[in-house]
Amino acid sequence: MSVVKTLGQFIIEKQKDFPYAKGELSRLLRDIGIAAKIVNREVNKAGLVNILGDEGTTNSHGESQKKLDIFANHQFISALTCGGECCLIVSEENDDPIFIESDVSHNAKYIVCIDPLDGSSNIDVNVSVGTIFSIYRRKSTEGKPTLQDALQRGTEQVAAGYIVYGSSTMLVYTTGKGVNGFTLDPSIGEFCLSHPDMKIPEDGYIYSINEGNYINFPDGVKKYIKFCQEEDPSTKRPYSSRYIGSMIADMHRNMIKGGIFLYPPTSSSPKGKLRLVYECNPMAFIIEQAGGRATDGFQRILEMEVESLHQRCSIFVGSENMVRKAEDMMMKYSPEM
Ligand code: P6P
Repeated sequence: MSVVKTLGQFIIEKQKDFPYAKGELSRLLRDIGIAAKIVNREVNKAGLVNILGDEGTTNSHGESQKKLDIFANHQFISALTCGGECCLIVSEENDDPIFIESDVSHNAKYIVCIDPLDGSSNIDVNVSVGTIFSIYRRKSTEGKPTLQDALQRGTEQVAAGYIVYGSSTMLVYTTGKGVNGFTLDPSIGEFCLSHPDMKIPEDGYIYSINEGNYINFPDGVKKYIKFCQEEDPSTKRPYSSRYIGSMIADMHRNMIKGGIFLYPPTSSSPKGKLRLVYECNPMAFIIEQAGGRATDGFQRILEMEVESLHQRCSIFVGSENMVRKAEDMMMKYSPEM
């Protein structure tokens, strides 16, 4: 009978990978895991209590906020504030950065960028949603943290992860030494190691894109979609189109089965819809650590200049060979971008 390894045990065990670690990052990851369990409880019963529907407010991007969005945001901010290891939070739900100044966090050196409940528009129709987080070490060591500490390139991340609240609830994360997945066992209330050393297949036959935006896509994307819709002459296999409309769910499926997720520029989102700091950078870090590839069709996501907290970018992410094929189409048919 295999021994169950909990997230907490795994984090402590892996701490030896970081010779100078004093346990702060371990405690920070544990704090995120605790908040995830609380959010999971509410997501799972959302249909039963008055926590569905709109809060009647909008976030900084003019998007209506769901009650669960607000609840999840509050839970993660509270856990990070009380945990004492985080000095600055960037959240999709908050216009401005949240500087944490409390007795417990006076020496805190980590910045957490988070999308507390991505895909929340799917909650009311019972489709998987997720939390995405990205962790940096503060650049400035003297005085209080500054906004610049939150505007670091994706290559500077020390950890990143997501929680997918789906048919089961999983937490998947990396600290730069591979990717590991943990499934929540509700009977013991613990995330247990279920997917050690996750690797995304180098190739795949699933392409994931909102084809409703087809007429506005760059020519390179249109050509790539047409390529996927033709039978692969080398294997006689057709591709499948799968689009859940919840990035975490689409990406997690591709992590397991192989595939590519694309959110290119559209007329309503000329720079792409997804956010660099707390969606694309963490997912790019995870996918690269799992052996995949993440670009905007031309440039590596992790090397993109971060100019503002809520900036958007295009993303082509997933199995290496599929992303490279899409990039070839962009170079050939949309080089001007
Ligand atoms: P569209 C959810 O709102 C989200 O931010 C991502 O999770 C998802 O991939 C994308 O937007 C879906 O956007 O325009 O296809 O509905």
